[in-house]
Amino acid sequence: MFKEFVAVNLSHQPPYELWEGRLISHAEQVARVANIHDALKRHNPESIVYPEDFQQVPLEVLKQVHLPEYVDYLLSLREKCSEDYWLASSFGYGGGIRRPTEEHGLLGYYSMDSYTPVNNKTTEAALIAASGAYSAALSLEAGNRAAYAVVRPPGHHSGKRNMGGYCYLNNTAIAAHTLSQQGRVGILDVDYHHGNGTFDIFEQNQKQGEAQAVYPISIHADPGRKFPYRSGYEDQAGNDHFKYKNYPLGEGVTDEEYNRVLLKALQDLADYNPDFLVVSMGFDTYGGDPIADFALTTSYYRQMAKEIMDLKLKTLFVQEGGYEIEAIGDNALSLVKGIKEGLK
Ligand code: SP5
Ligand code: ZN
Repeated sequence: MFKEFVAVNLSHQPPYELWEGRLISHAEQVARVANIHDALKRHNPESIVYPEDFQQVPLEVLKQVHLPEYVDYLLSLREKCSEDYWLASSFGYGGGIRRPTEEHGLLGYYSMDSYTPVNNKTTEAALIAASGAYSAALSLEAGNRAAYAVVRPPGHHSGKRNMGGYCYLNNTAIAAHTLSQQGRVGILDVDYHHGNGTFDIFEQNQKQGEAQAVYPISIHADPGRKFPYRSGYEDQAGNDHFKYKNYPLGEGVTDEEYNRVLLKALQDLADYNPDFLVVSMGFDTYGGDPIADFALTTSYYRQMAKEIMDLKLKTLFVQEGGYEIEAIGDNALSLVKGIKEGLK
């Protein structure tokens, strides 16, 4: 069985982001997931689950994945903020920094960039997205072979104690952490950007000395030239206690070039021999994406899904980026066709 968990989250609509010194209209728009939803609804409406039927992600789970004080901070924004969006301008980085009391300082303390605005509705939207990923994970535990959490805001740049890159709660990490209670979990991040938040969360959690329960692999644009500009280099592969893998790529990557790298990443995952696979799924690798520069085609997402499903694991796809709203419905439909072919 295959289910799609869809949350368009109409109330979260950040109007702008601060990019290279200018306010530009925000790339992470409602229309992204609304257009995916329209395409999936035309194709197969009976496989869709909506927020009213999601299991709410428990606070306890959020606080195992993220730092509890960061979760409490996000929850407090529901009262602290108005409908006007805030953007941080002084960021929390480096060692020895202390938690400020002033509100804009505090927002920056928990944020990594000027791309991730908050208002009084943002936390609610992030909770619904996280609950979609959580519910999809539970559906795999209940016996589904595959699921697709079509949610926004995305999650993979949100780390142990930070928002960033349009992300507030790490939907992929919440799903992977949940599944890791039942078995070993591989994570494959195929968004155009490095999944720095996901890597950070599991690296921090593994420092407690537990056995490694997840193995993250990311294929993405070279972080020397593209966001998140800080991690995702090939020689970053973890240590004896926590292993992971990075496949950074140059610009203009074609379907054939991408697929060669994908097959390597899938072999790494097969060697780890997980029980579950969580895929951070971005369509910002598409040739027409306005903020990225790979050259993948719509039909490739079908092949990508088939290659992934060939691992024969219980597999959850979680929506991350993808900003070409005209093509995003067709790209998601192509992916879903590949997933369904892979069920056989
Ligand atoms: C989840 C996800 O894909 N987050 C990506 C965040 C990257 N933000 C970088 C913003 C770059 C904005 N570029 C605007 C180009 C306008 N021509
Ligand atoms: Zn991305």
